[in-house]
Amino acid sequence: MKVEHSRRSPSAPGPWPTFLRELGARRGHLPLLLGAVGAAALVLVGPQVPARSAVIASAQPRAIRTGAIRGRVDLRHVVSPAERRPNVADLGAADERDRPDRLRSVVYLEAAPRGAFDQTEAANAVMDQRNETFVPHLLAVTTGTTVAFPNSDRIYHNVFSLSKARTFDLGRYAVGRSKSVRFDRPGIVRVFCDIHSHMSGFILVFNHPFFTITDTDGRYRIDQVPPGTYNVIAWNEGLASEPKPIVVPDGGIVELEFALR
Ligand SMILES: [Cu+2]
Repeated sequence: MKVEHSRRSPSAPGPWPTFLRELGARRGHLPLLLGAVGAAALVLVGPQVPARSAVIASAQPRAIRTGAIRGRVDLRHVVSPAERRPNVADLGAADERDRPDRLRSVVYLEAAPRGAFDQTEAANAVMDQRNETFVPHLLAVTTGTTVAFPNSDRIYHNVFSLSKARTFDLGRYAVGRSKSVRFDRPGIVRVFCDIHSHMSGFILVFNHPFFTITDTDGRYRIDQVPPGTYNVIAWNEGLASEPKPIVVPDGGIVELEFALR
């Protein structure tokens, strides 16, 4: 998977932040701006000057509406459950336990629209350890997200990753305890348990919010996409599609299907 590593320059924000900043500045200097700046300031203070604002608003460019991308990821390959060592404690259905999760894919924009990710709010997610399985098997998060790894089993686990985007080793800890890892770099993080070789999970870290995880039938929808031209990628269990170019029109919905072999 290619995830954009480039950070936006603070001096080159996208259309949204610039617009909002300008509105804020004008609001603060309203009396001086009523004549000089005119239209934008009057639209902003509409409730105080209702008679004029409606007329002026029609002279303003229409607000840009976001669109959506939706469709389905068709998995042509056989999604096999993780191989497990024989274990007398297993009750038969063990091999199937994280199979549904492996049918889920991630669909994401290869690069985000400029100015799309200004806020760096701390986010949190959880990858549980339950029945010798990571639950969920697949997480997709934005950079800055802290993921907790609670142990819900009565046995010890030892969660670790050697991935470039984030290397860590949480050591062994018992049921009821949890340790957390913060993910600050975009990329793919493969998660394992040092004690149970059949345990594995994926955490995909993005530096923008334009991604989603499909349902187990492969269906997805990415909302709030500003109009523009993008490359979209589908990813499943380490396999990424070719980037598909699409144009999201103002306020429109684009259908986009993927087939992963
Ligand atoms: Cu384990």
